[in-house]
Amino acid sequence: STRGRVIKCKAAVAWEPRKPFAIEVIEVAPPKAHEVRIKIVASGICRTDDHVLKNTLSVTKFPVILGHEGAGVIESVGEGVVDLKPGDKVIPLFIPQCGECSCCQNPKSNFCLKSDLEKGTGLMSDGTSRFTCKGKLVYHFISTSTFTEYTVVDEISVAKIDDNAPLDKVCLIGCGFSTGYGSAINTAQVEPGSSCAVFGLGGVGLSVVIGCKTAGAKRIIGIDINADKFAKAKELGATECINPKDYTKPIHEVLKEMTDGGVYYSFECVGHVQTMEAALKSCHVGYGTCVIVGVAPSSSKLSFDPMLLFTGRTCKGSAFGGWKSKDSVPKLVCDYLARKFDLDGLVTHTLPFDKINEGFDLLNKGESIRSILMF
Ligand code: COD
Ligand code: ZN
Ligand code: ZN
Repeated sequence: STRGRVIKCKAAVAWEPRKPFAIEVIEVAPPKAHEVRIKIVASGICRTDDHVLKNTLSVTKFPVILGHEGAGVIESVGEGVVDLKPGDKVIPLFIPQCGECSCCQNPKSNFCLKSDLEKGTGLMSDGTSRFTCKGKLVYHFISTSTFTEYTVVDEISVAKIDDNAPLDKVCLIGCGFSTGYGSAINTAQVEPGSSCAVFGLGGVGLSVVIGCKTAGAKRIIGIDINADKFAKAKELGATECINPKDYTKPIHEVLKEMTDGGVYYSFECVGHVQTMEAALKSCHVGYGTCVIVGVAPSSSKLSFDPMLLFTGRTCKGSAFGGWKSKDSVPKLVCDYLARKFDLDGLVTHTLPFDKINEGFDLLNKGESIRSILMF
């Protein structure tokens, strides 16, 4: 057995920003106390990985192993780990749930102060890395790092899931699906009969569409500058789709005309300040709510007329769809197995892990929704 020993395996290492991944042999140290080592089986490619690679979200140190939308099987556990054992199917969690911090103890929050999302240390909670390559330390990414055959995560950053779960599908519950679906269900709490506008129809925006439909929204308007995204959006529940490039007037004005003054709920799933402002302006005066799901490039600032809020609009943010991660991920997997929602429609490509650079090319050409890398 490999328990207690260093594992040599393949990983996609990002040595520096804006360069393709290099498939390297790395060393993965055994898990320390309250950590687990996971054999990754499948990992989705999310736009956030690409933002980090391009250094537009400057939260990461290089060299790094990216990937945060994975699923796998526990290889071994460190001392003191009681709720997980070798052979368990798991999903790594990019927002942990320590259960003890003020966010974890607040039923209204799904954040955790142990998260590395804001700090970006690129290390385990004890301040060290489990990865080395060619004698150099390699950083972790938001307590997950799934673009590797083996990874190590803290026990608060992993959820045990049902033994029957197909890992090549439920990996999407690790980020894109849960982020979008939860933004509609938990953060906005979309009501039956309401109208919704979804800006950006990638994996996250389409998952918002699924959530709005599940919640019983009457109108779900998809907005994207790439009209190739419309067919899939309609298949998943969008009632109409519009392309800002087809109009001379600002898109929020088009939406206001279409909806008698604005939508109940708008969602920003692009990650640009311009679309964030447009999403807020698309909300109906007096009761509209705008949910910001995307993260804009570091150092950019949102600016809008505060009258928009004074007159009764709400603007909220949502990370991981408001789900308390360790509690909710196993339930979402059960809901998927019970066919309460479909993930298959989000998967456009399946590739062997070493074709990871092709997967990123597909994303950048706008051709894929989700590419799943298989290990
Ligand atoms: N107006 C409308 N649509 C646009 C515009 C625009 N001006 N510009 C681009 N788009 C469309 C694109 O054509 C594309 O279809 C879509 O927006 C974006 O989709 P993807 O496939 O690139 O991205 P997703 O769905 O994988 O991710 C979107 C996020 C907004 C989540 C991502 O970009 C982001 O901001 N991530 C940071 C948030 C975060 O850290 N989350 C936690 C881990 S993901
Ligand atoms: Zn993601
Ligand atoms: Zn916590």
